[in-house]
Amino acid sequence: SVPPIPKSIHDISNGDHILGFGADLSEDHPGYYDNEYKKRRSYIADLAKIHKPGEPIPCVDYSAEEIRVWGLVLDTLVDLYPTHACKEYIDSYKLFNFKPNHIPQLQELSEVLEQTTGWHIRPVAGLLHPRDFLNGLAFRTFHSTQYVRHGSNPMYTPEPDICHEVLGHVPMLADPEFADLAWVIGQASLGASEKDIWHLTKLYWYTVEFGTVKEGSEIRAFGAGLLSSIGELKHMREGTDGVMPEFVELDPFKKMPKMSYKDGYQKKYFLCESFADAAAKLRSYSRSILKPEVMSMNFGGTPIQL
Ligand code: H2B
Ligand code: FE
Repeated sequence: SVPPIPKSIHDISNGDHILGFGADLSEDHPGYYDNEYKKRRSYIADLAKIHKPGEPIPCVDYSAEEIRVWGLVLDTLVDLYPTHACKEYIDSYKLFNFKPNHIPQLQELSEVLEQTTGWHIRPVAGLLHPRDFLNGLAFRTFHSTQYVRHGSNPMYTPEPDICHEVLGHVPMLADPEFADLAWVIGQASLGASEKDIWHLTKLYWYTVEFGTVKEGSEIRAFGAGLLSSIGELKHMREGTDGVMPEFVELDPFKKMPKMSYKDGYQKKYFLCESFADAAAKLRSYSRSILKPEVMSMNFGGTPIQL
């Protein structure tokens, strides 16, 4: 049963299909025994539920503890970006002027994206259902959580949090060729069958979350799961316990490896020649599943580009 195809971002709910942790979290969440944390996370998550597209995103008055966690994450990562991040990330990063003593507000970030690639950020209460999340990309909208991970282990989070969204995803979305790649995945997801949504989820996972790209003789990271994790960045380059990860070419028509949100570091990374090349490959896959109704759709003034 495929739900009706959304015609605009207003047809996509950012609160009806949250898959991740509810307000009570669960035992494998580091905040499970911390009632203050749970209350705070719920308060911030609830702000997202009342937000309507086009309205300014509510500002969060982050606490000293939340800023401490953000600052720690930022400080450990900035040292690795010059050697591990792709050049597009390094370039776009400069647009945002991230500082350890200030957690950026989603509204400020959305404004920068609107001016560079025309993308928007929309706040969301947690891990969104893949269909809704991918459909959002078709309307150049990135659903982002706004709360901060638990402070007991700043280098780990079992769910997306603002550190992951902002340091992993946001700078990449300011790059036109990367933004195009994400847009193609989004378009293909409109009206897609459950089976195709699952395949697109994996394609998203192995590119937008864990993608790597060739730069001369080097391999650089562009996936957000890499760019927001010091451990994953080092693992990608140096391996773990003497075992190096594998790098394979992206072929969207092939069966993608199993993925899990919890399995630790990736064993296999997909290596792209460039974003333009990866986008072209994804577009050719997208064409093979795209619904005729979607072909004639207009995405905020831009018809589909296939
Ligand atoms: N929801 C939120 N809030 N952030 C994400 O990064 C995210 C999501 N990623 N839902 C999606 C799912 C991704 O893992 C794929 C499409 O399932
Ligand atoms: Fe992510």
